[in-house]
Parts: sequence; structure tokens; C-alpha cells
Amino acid sequence: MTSLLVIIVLVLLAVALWQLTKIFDLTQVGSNVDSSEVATDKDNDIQGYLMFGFLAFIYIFTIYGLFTWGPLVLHTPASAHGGEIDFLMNITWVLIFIVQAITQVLLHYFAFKYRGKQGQKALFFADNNKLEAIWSVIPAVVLAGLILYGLYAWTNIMFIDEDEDTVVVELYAQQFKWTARVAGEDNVLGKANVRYIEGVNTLGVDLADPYAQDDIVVSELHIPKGKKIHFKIRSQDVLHSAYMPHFRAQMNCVPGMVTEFAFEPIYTTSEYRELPYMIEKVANINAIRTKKSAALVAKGETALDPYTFDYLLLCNKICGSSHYNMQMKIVVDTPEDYKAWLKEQTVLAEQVKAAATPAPVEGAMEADSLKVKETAATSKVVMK
Ligand SMILES: [Cu+2]
Repeated sequence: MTSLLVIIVLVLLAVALWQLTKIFDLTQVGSNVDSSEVATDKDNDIQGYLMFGFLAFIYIFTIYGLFTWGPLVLHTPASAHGGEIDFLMNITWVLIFIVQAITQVLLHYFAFKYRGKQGQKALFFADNNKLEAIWSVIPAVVLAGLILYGLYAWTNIMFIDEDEDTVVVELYAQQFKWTARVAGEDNVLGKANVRYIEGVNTLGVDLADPYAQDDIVVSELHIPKGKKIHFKIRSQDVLHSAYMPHFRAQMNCVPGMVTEFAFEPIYTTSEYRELPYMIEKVANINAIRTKKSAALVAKGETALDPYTFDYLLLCNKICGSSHYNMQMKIVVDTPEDYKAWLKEQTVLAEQVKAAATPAPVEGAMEADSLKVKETAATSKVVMK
């Protein structure tokens, strides 16, 4: 509602301004003002210098942006291949900066130099093969180099050695949450199909498949440091994108097929939290939160929790209304901690069995009625 009012006010302001200029034009009628629509030398000079003004604006804004928002970029990559992606990204940035610096100066300088002058005629200049060859060949060579290097890096990153000792994990995307399935001791994921989705078996794992017996389904994923994690990615409904920015990993999730990505984490969560840049970043975020909390508490609301860093799996494809909130926490453990975590988990097959066994009648009744209430509450929230 407020935004509608703001838009109406803005439109009315624009109309008022337009009417004012009309009145101003009317007041000029009859006075000794040049009303010709042809540009004079003075007009052309002003336009020429404005070109330099705009050039200065581009550079000042670029430098300002670099200093103001530069530190917000992702810093140290948390995966073995991450450095390669960052290098490719940095080369691309440097090239863009060089090309932009040269071409913008030339563009604006020539617009100034050849600004209109009374009595000056344009020179007819058909073509210049040498010049055209230069500005075609240089970009072609540079771009071909960049693309070839990119292809080389991508092939390197995407190569998964089937014989290598990896940890196989399934990432399952649906509107609007992630679920992970760890392949368990045999390190092979059991077959899955939407037709098997029922009750706690939300991923549709085929429990008749021997490989599925030790599969573990979790909503917070733990992975070990120093070992390649082989992700097999599925989607239940629409296109999603599995995005793990700190690991420089992203792969589309396509309904009806399995896509893959693999990387090796090189920092545990607690190691990454201790990186100097992360300590500074978290301190900055918490300074902002403390300020906001003070304002909230003054209004009688609850204060914000302090922020601690965690790796996240996000969705990077706009997949619906709650896309922004589609995320899963990823914890990178030391191999020992990972083993301990794995031991604590209950395999899906057992969860399904437990859900199928009827609980004592009284408790079950209570739990059921609670569930109904919960669903009613949830659907209300969704309806809003
Ligand atoms: Cu999504």
C-alpha cells in the first residue's frame, strides 16, 4: 500500500514538473532568446565537456564501488579447486578493467574532439582494413584464450575419478528445502523414485534396493575435510541450483535427471571461522546486529541472535516465492568427528520401520491431534 502511494506521489510530481516547464516556456515567448533547434557552437562545447564529465563519473564510481563493496566478495575458497575458479574470475576482471579503461577513454575523447562546429563538414571515410583487422583480431585472440583456459579449468574441476575414494552424497531439491542423503557404509546410494515417496521416506528411496539399506537422510549435512565429496543432485519439482559459494560449487538441479559435482573441502567449519578475514567479517555483521537489536529492544521486540559463520547450501535459481530461504547448513568436520557424527545417525530404513510400528494408543492419539493442529497452523501461515 505504501509503495503504491509513493508511486502515485512520484507520478504526480513528474506531471507537476512537466507542467512547470510548459509554463516556463510560455514566459519566454516574445523575449530575445534563441529558440532555434539547431545546436550552436556553445551547445556543442557544453556537450563535449559533459562527455568528459560522464567519463569522470564512470571512473569515480568504479573506484568508489571497488573500495566500498570490494571487501564484501567471497574471500578464501574452502575447497581444493576453489583457487582455480578464483584465478579465472580474477583474470576476467583484470581484462574487463583494462578493456573498459582504454575503450571508455577513447570513446569519450573522440566524442569531445569531433564535437560539432559551425560550417564543419563530416569526412567520408569508407573503411580501413588495417584498423578493422586490429580491433577484430585482438579481442578474438584474447577471448579465445580466456574461453580455452576456462574450458580447461572446468574439465579439470568436473573430472571425477570413479576409482577414487570419495564420499557419495545426494542433494535433493524441492520447493523450498534441501535434503541430503549420505550413501552410508557401502558408499552407494540406493535407487530412488518419486513413486516411493511416502511418510518419512520423503526422497522416495527404494527400500527394496540392498544399496538403500544404509542410506542416511539428513537436513543438516556433515562432510569430512580432505576427502572428495561426490554430490549427486536431484530435483523433485522445478529447476533449482545447488550453490555452495564458499566451496565455489554450483550445479543445476533438473527434475528427471541426476546432475553431479565433486569437490574436496580443505577447511573444517571451525578452521574457516578462525580465518582472520572471517573473524573481521563476523565482527562487522555482529556490530550491525547489535545496533539493530538496540532499536528492536527499544521498541519492545526481541533482540537478534549474534551471528556465527556456517557453510551453506543455497538455491541459486529463482524457483518460487520462498526461493530466498531455501538453504541447508553444511558442517565440515575432521575425519574423526565425521565418523562420530555418522555413527549417531539413524539409517532411513530403520526410521521407516519405526514409523510403521504403531506406538502406544494414548500417546499416538495425542501426537496425531498435535500434528493436525500443527498442519492447520502451517497452512494458515502459507495462506497469508
Ligand atoms: Cu530452489
